[in-house]
Amino acid sequence: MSATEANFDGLVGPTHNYAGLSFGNVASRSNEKSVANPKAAAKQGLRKMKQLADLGFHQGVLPPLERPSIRLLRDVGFTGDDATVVARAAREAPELLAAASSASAMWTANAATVSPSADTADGRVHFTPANLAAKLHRAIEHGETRRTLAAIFADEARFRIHHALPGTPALGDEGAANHTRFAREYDAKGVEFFVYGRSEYGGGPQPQRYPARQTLEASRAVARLHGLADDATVFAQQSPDVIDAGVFHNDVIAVGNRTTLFCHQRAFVDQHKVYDELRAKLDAQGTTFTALEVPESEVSVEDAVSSYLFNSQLLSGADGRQVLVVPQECRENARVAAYLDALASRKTPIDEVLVFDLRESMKNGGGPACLRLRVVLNDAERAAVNPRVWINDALFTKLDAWIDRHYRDRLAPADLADPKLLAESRAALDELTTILGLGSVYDFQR
Ligand code: SUG
Repeated sequence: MSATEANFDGLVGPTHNYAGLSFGNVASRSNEKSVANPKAAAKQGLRKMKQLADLGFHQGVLPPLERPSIRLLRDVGFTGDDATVVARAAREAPELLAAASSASAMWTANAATVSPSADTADGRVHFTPANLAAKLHRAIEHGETRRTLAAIFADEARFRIHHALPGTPALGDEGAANHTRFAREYDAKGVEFFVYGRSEYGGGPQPQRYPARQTLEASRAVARLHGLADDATVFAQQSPDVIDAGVFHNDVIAVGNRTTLFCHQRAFVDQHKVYDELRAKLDAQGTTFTALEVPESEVSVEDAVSSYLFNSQLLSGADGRQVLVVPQECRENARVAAYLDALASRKTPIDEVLVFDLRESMKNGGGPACLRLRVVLNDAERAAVNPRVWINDALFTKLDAWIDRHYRDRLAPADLADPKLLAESRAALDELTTILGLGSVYDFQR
C-alpha cells in the first residue's frame, strides 16, 4: 500500500505572546516582553500550510490548546470564578499566568513522537505525546494534546496513542523535534533516529550552560512503547557544546527525510560513528544513506541558531524532488544565503528551496520544522483521519476569516491580565471545534 508523509501544523493560538519562558532558547529570551501580533502569527502559519497544500503535499492542522490554562492556575492554588483566578494570578504570580497563557502548543514538532505502521510491532501508527517536562508552560500540554490527537486519529485499529512518559527530569521527552525517520520509500520499513541531550543513568558529557531537555532513557522508552526493532533504531547524543550555543532541540541543527540527513558538522557526539551506524542499518534494508553535512567554515553554529537553517522542512514532492522549506531569516544572514545559493550549483539531494515569513513564531524560537508534526500514513490510514483537518481552499478560507474575527493584532505581556482575553480565546476555540469537527475537546466545553 503506498504511503506518504503528511505534515500537521499547529494553528497559532489567540494568546501568542513573548514571555521569555524558555531558558536555553536564545530567541525566546532575547524577545522577552516585546509586543506580539497573534493575528499575524496565525496568518503566517496558515499561509505556509496553504502554500504547501497547493504544491500537492498532504497538509493537516492541529488546533491550539485552551489558554490561559485555568486548570494550571487552580492547581497552584488560585480560587474563585475563572476571571477571578486570572486576576489573582496576574497580581500574585504573573510568571505563572504567563506559563498558563503560552500558545506554545503551536510547535507541534514537540506534540509527540510518531512511528509509522511499517516500523511498529503491531502494525499501527504509534504516537507518544511528549511530556515536555523541562518547562512548566510546555509540561502542561500533553494531556490536552493527547485528547486532540485522539479526536483526529480516532481509529484504534490503526492508531495507538500512548500516554506521555512520567514528567520527571530522568525521562524528559521533547517529541519529534528529536526524532527523524529514514526509509527508501515512506511505506518501506525504516530506521528511526533518536537524538538525546544527556543520559540520566549512563553518565557521559553534559551541557554546562543550558539544559539538555531530552534524555536517552526517554528516547529508549518511546522506541520500546512503539515496538521498534533494535536493527531499526539509532540513538545518538547531541553535542553538549551546541546545546550550550542555543541548540535546545535537534531540529535546530539537523533535519532528515527518506535517505538524506542534512545537518551541521558539529551536531552530534562522535558524528562519523553516528553516520556509520545509520548507513549500516539502512544498508541492511537495501537503502543508501546520504549525509549532507554543512561545515563550520561555511555556516557557524551561531549562524545556524540565528537563521534556523536546519529548522527547515525537507519534503519529497510527488516527482521525487526534495524541497527545503526555510524561514526568511536564512536569506537575511549573508553566509547562510550564500550556502543556499551555492546548493543550486552543487550536486546535493536538495533540489529546491522555498522561503517563508514566519517572523512571529521565529521570535520565540519556532521555525518551519517546529511548527509541524510529521505523520507517515498509508492510504487506508489517511482515509481514517478526521477529514475536516486537511487544509484545502475551503478550510483555508474559513480559518483565515475565523482568525480575522477572533484574534488581536497586538498582545503585550500586561495584556495577559485582561479577563477579556480568556473569553475571547474560548469563543474562538469553541467555534474552531465546529469548523474542524473535533467535538468537545476543551475543558471549558465539558
Ligand atoms: O519550547 N518556545 C519553544 C520553541 C519550540 C521550538 N520547537 C522545536 N524546536 N521543535 C520552546 O522553547 C517560547 C515561549 C515564550 O518564551 O513565550 C517557547 O516556548
